[in-house]
Amino acid sequence: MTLGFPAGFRWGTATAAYQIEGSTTADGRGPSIWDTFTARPGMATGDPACDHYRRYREDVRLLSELGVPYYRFSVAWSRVMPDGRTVEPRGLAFYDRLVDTLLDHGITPMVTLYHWDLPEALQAEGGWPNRALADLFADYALTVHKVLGDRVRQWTTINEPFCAAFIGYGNGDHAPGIRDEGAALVAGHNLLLAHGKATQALRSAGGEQEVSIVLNFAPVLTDVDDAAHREAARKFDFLHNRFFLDPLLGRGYPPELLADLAHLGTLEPAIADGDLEIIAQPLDVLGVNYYAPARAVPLDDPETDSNCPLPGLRGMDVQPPRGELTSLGWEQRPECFTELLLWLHEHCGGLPLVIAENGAAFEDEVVEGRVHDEKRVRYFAEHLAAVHTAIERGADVRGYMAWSLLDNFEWAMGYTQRFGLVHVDFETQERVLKDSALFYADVVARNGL
Ligand code: GCO
Repeated sequence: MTLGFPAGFRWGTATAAYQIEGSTTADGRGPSIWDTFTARPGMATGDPACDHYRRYREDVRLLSELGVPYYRFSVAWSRVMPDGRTVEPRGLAFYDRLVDTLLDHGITPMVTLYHWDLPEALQAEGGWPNRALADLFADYALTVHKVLGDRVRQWTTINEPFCAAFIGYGNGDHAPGIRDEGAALVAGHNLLLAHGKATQALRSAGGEQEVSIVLNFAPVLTDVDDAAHREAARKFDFLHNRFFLDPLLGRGYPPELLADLAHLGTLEPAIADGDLEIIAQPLDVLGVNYYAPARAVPLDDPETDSNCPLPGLRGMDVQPPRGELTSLGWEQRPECFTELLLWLHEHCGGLPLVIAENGAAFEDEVVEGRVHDEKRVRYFAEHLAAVHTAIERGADVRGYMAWSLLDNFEWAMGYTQRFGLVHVDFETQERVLKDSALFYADVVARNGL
């Protein structure tokens, strides 16, 4: 073995409720915004996905066979509280069974409380631009903790508030499909507030839990080292990588970012006295999702239409990806992963980091019962080596969760993008371990590569 990871390094895989569970109307589950969003003509829905709600024992057995000791999954708010407020015991019972099954197989559960699937009933009350949802989210967190808190120690409040707010309410490519830049910023703030209130609630419940939030980061590349390109990169970087991080660290929103967004006039009025203190609850760990970098360029005419998917930025645009791409069209830049982790280590003052998601979609084919996914094996090898380099250079990275255990529902892309270590035939629900699953199992067994 050439690259050994620290003793006790947490090796795991990650999934999300709406992407794998199916059974979207079983046992009292209420509709989420993704059920509503995908009910439109021509869209694939989260049913049956991987039929995990019924096949979870089989999937846990797969995890056990792979010898992967951690499993990050999310709880569907609308399964546990169909209207966002009223408890559905059958929904809680599913996650109770899932946690017991994981523990019976010696697998440590890591629970994400929110992975984008807001109860539709709460969207009907305005959704995340309505700050009242922050208190409802804290109540939901406590409800889940009451049932699972005796066995679950690792809690993540929210996965990628960036996507939930900026893609869901800004450019509308994700549920609930709203295109309102000003509302997207307010939704982002309220998601941070929800995180803070839920963190306070989880900590008030007592126990040894470790609380985190998961943020997705995209290091920003530019072609030219001049003032205009540096400013374009700064705008993208501050909105994508610091809008959420800096308030969580107790630094509030960066003044440059407030200035970039002032023309929308919605963010600062949404910040009530005391909000920033609530948001800045100490984190035990920061969850980090990394897939690929972004590329930014300046626009000469600030009023020129931009393809930039982020709300409120003017005078800059994003550039197409380069080099060998994944099937989702993302660049493969492990070196950017190392730099990101080192920057986070410095920017977050040594706060422990856990890679909550990293992985790649490629075309896969089952041939004689096998999936020889060499490209995905190479992606994992290169990106794990990048994590190792960051650790060697001082980053305090505690774990790595491969995205994803199973091929699953890739949001607005439906079932067209396969990220799984395990191939899923969505017609037959047959699972087949890919070569990347065997590669990853070997890395875990050796704690290195
Ligand atoms: C995300 C989400 C996952 C995606 C994965 C691939 O980070 O976007 O957490 O649900 O499926 O990242 O896009």
